[in-house]
Amino acid sequence: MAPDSADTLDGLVLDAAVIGSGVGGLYALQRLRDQLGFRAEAFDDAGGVGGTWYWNRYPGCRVDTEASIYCYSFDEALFRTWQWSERYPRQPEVLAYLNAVADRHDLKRSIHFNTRIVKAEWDEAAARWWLTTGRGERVSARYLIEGVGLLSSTNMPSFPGAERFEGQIHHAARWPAAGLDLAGKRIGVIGTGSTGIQIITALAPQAGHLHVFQRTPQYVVPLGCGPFPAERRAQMTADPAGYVARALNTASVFGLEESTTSALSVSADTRARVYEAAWQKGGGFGFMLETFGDIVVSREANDTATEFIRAKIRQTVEDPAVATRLCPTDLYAKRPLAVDGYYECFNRDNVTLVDVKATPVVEITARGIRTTAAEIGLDVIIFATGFDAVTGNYLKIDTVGRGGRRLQDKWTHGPQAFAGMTIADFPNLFMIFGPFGPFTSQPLVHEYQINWMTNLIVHARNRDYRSIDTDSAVEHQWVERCRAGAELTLFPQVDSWINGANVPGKPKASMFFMEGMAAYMQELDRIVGADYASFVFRR
Ligand code: NA7
Repeated sequence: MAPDSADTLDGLVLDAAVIGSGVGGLYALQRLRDQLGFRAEAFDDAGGVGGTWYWNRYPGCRVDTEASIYCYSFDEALFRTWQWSERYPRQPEVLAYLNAVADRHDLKRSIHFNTRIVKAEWDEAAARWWLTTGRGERVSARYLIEGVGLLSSTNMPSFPGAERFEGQIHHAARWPAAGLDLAGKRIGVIGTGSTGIQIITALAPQAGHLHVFQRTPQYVVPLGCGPFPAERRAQMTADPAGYVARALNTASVFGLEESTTSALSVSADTRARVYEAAWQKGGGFGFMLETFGDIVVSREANDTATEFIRAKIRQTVEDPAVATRLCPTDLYAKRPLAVDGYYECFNRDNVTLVDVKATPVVEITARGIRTTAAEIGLDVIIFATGFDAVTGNYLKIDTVGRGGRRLQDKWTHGPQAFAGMTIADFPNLFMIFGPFGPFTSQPLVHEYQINWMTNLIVHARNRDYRSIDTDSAVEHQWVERCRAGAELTLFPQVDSWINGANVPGKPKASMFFMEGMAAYMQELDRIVGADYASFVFRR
């Protein structure tokens, strides 16, 4: 039973408050409440657990990381026995899994659903956070753990005239829980990132007509969907701890054999064979990470991958003019995209590609979308336009730290934080996958971060420290290290959510530790070994 939301939360006093009940928030709650004995409760705007998997119910939504990595490991019995049906499960299966975890650990009784935290203020005298809910209730907690989502604050571009539209408009990440009947409808999808390409491939066979509004073409490789592999199940069952440790001790934590071979060190024939094998196998991130080790750091190596994918697009798409518009010209250095059968969609009579760079959207009309070339009649417009990533949801909470310092002010020119987890002058506040954390898949890394931050909390509790703050010099060095590390890769050279370039007006800045998870863990182990000297403790 969830706490009764009719009761006021006013005056609730906690050891730890967790914001969010997605993949990160659920484990943070379990760890704090059940493993460490804190009085911990969680708050979520949503009506149920799941975070991103609660909100993203759009057609075609599935996880494009293999399920063996996209799951928890803390509950070893569950890790060994959970029966994933597919290698890349669909959204309902991921959401069912997260509900099963919450039920198995009786977490829902400690989660306040339909409760948004709008303000967090640090009380220096009491060494506690005061949280204000959207209903105006005030709750206090010594520790605040924010699992608010890396990709969760929606980016909804405003096109003039949207209010006149007589059909329906939906953002993919706020999909109606009851679903939508889209069969036979005239549908417009704006955006061709990982969300857009999943929606397009799912809706193309059922739409009356599908218009794809593409601004920047992207490199899409096959995912290779299919049943969950028996040999993977055997590996997970035989040695769960070893399986997880091996996955964590890589750069990207995708459960892949990351290549260390340079694309330029082999012959053109060998390269073609390696790329072809990866294409045939599918496996999404594998095309970027398992083929060659320098695709994301060397422009020349990157060119070899992009030429291969462009050739595939031209072979697949029958109309050469459409193929040309689908061919990206920039580097392959965004979050890699993978879905089965994407380019094939554009051979269908009921799918039209609209290049909104060539013919920009002018307005939304009562009947559809008018570009500079034509008015396109639509029944439904789907925004697959992404998220105010990494920082968006933190900044939506009016957070006031030590000495009245506001997070919005501290991050005006881009975020500053330590290891994706803490922020100087915001004591006892911990982020799960916040800015300058590792650039990896998430669930196993969530667990790692939550274990690390809660060990730090226990360290403070055992010594009667009431507050933990990050040394601002250490934070500064970390941010600089992340910036320098990102510059060694090609990611800063391409605009995307990875560097904040997808949201108009957002400061463009690298927001990740790009040296890989193994290096990240090494650094954090060093800090533990040095008795957490990077932190300032107060009694
Ligand atoms: P992304 O990857 O940020 O993609 C958003 C898409 O929307 C992308 O194609 C954008 O084009 C397009 N976009 C954004 N604004 C506009 C406007 N104003 N007009 C036309 N097109 C626009 O978001 P996703 O939801 O697909 O994926 C985000 C992450 O969520 C993903 O990486 C997963 O990890 C989960 P652009 O390329 O900017 O020209």
